[in-house]
Amino acid sequence: MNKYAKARAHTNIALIKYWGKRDERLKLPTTNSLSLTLNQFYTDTSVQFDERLVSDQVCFNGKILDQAAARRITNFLDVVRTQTGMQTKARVQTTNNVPTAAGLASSASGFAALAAAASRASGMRLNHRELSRLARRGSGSATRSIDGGFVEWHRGIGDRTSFATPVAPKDYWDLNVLAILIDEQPKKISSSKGMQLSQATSPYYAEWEKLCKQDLKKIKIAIKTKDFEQLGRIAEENAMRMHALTLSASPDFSYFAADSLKAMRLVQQLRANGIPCYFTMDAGPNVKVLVEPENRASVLSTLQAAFGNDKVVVAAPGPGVQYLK
Ligand code: 2P0
Repeated sequence: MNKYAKARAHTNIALIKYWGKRDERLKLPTTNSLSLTLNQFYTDTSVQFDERLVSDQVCFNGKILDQAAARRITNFLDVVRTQTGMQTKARVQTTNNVPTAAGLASSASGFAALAAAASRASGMRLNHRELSRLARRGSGSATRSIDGGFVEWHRGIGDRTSFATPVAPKDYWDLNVLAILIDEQPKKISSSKGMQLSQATSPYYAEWEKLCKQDLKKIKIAIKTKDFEQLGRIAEENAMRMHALTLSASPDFSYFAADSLKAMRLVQQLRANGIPCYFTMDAGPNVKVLVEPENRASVLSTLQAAFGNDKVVVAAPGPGVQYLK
């Protein structure tokens, strides 16, 4: 058995958001979600199972993590060990390739790369659906980072049916996502906690589940017909509906920073001036702007003038998981 494997996975940006679980342990979502895998931000992870180790060893961006910090990774390796009936501990090396320490590091690319490397190193041979199911056990959004391009994560009826499938490959539609790096205070409330609180206390949660179904149908048509304005409008609305769940929770919370709001207003102004571009935002202050290549230069220069040249990263649709060794 080859006990070593290395994989690369890219992060993804949700256009129809995942915001709530119906099973915490299995990370089964309340709704389907849909994302675009991005080419600029990725994680490389190697896993070596080694009989001589007495505990898992995790090295993250060149630093050895202590047991508490490595807990999520060792818990994930336990899932792989349970599935393969193996006891062996592993050495994990992982590197995040993100432009600066600006809060774009993602559990999506991290757990997708770990799922691919750990399953292959343990001797499992999983197809993309199976790999996506496994990645889900590490982090919900990682489910969608196994495939490139547009991807849909199905809520499923249980563990076996909750996985992601490709909607359109990365070269299907020439689009850009401009990621604005907005300085992040340490995150006050994790995605997991934020979801729980929204689900448990927002009076709008049931409506969110209903609207996500409609948004998903509409955005899939927009992708099929390459209707950019429809794609952007639905994505922007869906993002704001997700943030409305945080604002309407009890106690309320928010991921908006002052600069996030400034970025949103700029996008709206660009639109008012006839330039189609749309924003989305996740559980952190960075804003991502969807734009077609013919308008990329004008949107980029406006955002750079407002936030600084090095604060805007130009991304495009990215590939699915790759094995490096
Ligand atoms: C998403 N987010 O669809 C949503 C939108 C953030 C906002 O998935 O608890 O790190 O590990 O499953 O995947 C971030 O949450 O949460 C996320 P867990 P995850 O991309």
